[in-house]
Amino acid sequence: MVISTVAEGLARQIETVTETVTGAFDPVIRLGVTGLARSGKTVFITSLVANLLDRGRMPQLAACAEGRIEAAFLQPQPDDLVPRFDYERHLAAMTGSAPVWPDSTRAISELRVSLRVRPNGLLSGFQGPRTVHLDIVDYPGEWLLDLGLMDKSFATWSREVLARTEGRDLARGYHELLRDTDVLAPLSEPQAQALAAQFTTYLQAAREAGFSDCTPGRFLLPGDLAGSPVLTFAPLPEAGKAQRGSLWRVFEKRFEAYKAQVVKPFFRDHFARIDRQVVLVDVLGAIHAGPQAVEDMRAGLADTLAAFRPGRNAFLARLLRGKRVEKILFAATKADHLHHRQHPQLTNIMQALTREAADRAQFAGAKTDALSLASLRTTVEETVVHEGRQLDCVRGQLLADRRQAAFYPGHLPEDPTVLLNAARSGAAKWLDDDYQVMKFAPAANTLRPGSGPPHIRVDRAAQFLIGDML
Ligand SMILES: Nc1nc2c(ncn2[C@@H]2O[C@H](COP(=O)(O)OP(=O)(O)O)[C@@H](O)[C@H]2O)c(=O)[nH]1
Ligand SMILES: [Mg+2]
Repeated sequence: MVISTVAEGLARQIETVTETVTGAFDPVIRLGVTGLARSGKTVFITSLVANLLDRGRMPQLAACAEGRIEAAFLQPQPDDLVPRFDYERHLAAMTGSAPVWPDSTRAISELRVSLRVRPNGLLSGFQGPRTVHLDIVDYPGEWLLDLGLMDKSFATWSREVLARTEGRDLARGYHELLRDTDVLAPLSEPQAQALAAQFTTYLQAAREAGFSDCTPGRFLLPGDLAGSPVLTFAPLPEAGKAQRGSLWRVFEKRFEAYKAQVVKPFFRDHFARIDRQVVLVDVLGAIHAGPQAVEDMRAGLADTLAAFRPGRNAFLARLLRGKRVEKILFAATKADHLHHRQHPQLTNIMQALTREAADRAQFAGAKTDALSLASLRTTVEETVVHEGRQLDCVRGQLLADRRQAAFYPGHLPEDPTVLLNAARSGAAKWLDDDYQVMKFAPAANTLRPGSGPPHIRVDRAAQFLIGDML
C-alpha cells in the first residue's frame, strides 16, 4: 500500500465522513482517459492517482516541484449514476510482494481527486490555498469510434464495412454467411442472432489481431446491453426495395436505435462535458502485430479523433454548442518495454500517427502533445553484448512463467515514416526488423513512504494535462 504522511491520511478520510465538498468557486477539471481495450487506461489512472496522492515521483509536475501542493485526497465524485473507478482494488492488485495486473474493465467509471494548492507568483502572498477538483473519467475508446456512425445511414455504414472487410481472412466467415442470406426475406430472430454473433466474432478477432476499425463499439463491450435487440444487427449488402419486416429493414431500424439510444446518450452525458483528454495507445503492441495493425491503428486514431474536431460532425457540433476540449495528450503506453534510448523513436511514431488528426484538433483550438510513458514501470535497463553487438535491453519478470529475462524488442527506426509508410502501402510484414513484445509482470514493489508506484513520465503527462490549473 501507499504509505502517506499522517496529515494526509487524515485529510483523505474526508471522503468517508462528508458529502462532496465543492466550494462554489473551486475549479473543476474533467479529465477524460480513453484508449482501446488493453491500451492501459486502468493502470494509468491508478498510477496517476497514487502518484498525485503521494508525490515523491512527480518532479515534472511544476506545482509539486515548487512545493505548492499541500494535500491531495479522494472525494465522492459528482455523478451519482456513474460507477466509481475502483482505485483501491486496482492499486492493491498492482503493488505489494506478489503484484498482478488489474482486471480489465468494460465500461465507464469516474473518480474525484482534490488537490489543495497554494497559488504561485504575485498572488501567493495574498491568497490562501485553494482546492482544485480533478474528475477523472475512464471510458472505452471503442465508444468514440461510434461517433462516425451518427451521420451515417445503415446503407452507407454497411457498404463501407463490407468493402473494408472483403479481403480480410478474419471476416471470411461473416461474408460466407451473408452469401446464404436473403436480406429481403422476413426477419427470423435466430437468423438475426446468428448474423450478429458471427459479425461480433469477427469484430473480436479483428480487435485481437490489432485492428481498430471495429464498429459498433458496444458489440465488443456490451455490458448490460448484451443480447438486446439494439445490439442484434450487422452490416448487410444493399438489395433493392426492402419491405417492412424484412431482415434489411429491421436491421436498419436497430442500427438507428443503436445510434439514438446507445451512442447519443454517451456523447451527451459524458463526452460533451470533458475539458481535457488523454488518449492512450498501445503503439508497441500494434507494431508487434505487424504493418496491417499499425495502419489500422492510424486509421482508427484518425476516426477517434474526429470526436475532437466537432465542426466535421453535425451531430456533435449541435451537442457541444461551441464548448471544446482544451488539451489533448496522445500517449504511447508501456514504454518500459523499451530501453530509454528508444523512447524518442516511440514518441516520434506516436506523433506521426496523430499528426493528421492533431493538426485538425489544433485548428479547433485544442492544444495537443504526444509522449511515451509507462504507468507502472516493470523493468530495469540493461545493456547486453550479443554476437559482438551491444543491445539495449530491458529486464523484468515474464508474465507467462515468472522467469527473470533480459529482452530486446527490436530497433525502432529513427524516422517514423519508415514504419508508417510500410504500413500504409499494405505490406504484410516488416522488412528490416522483427518486433517483439514480452508481457512482463508488475515487479514486486515496496513503495517508499511518500511515493507512488514507479512510472515513466506520468508526471510529464500530468503537467501537460492539469499543470496550468494548479
Ligand atoms: N509493462 C507494462 N505493461 C502495462 C502498463 N500499463 C498497462 N500494461 C499492460 O496492459 C494491460 C492492459 O492495461 P489496462 O490498464 O487494464 O488497460 P485498459 O483496458 O485500457 O484499462 C495490463 O494488464 C498490462 O499487461 C505499463 O505501464 N507497463
Ligand atoms: Mg480498464
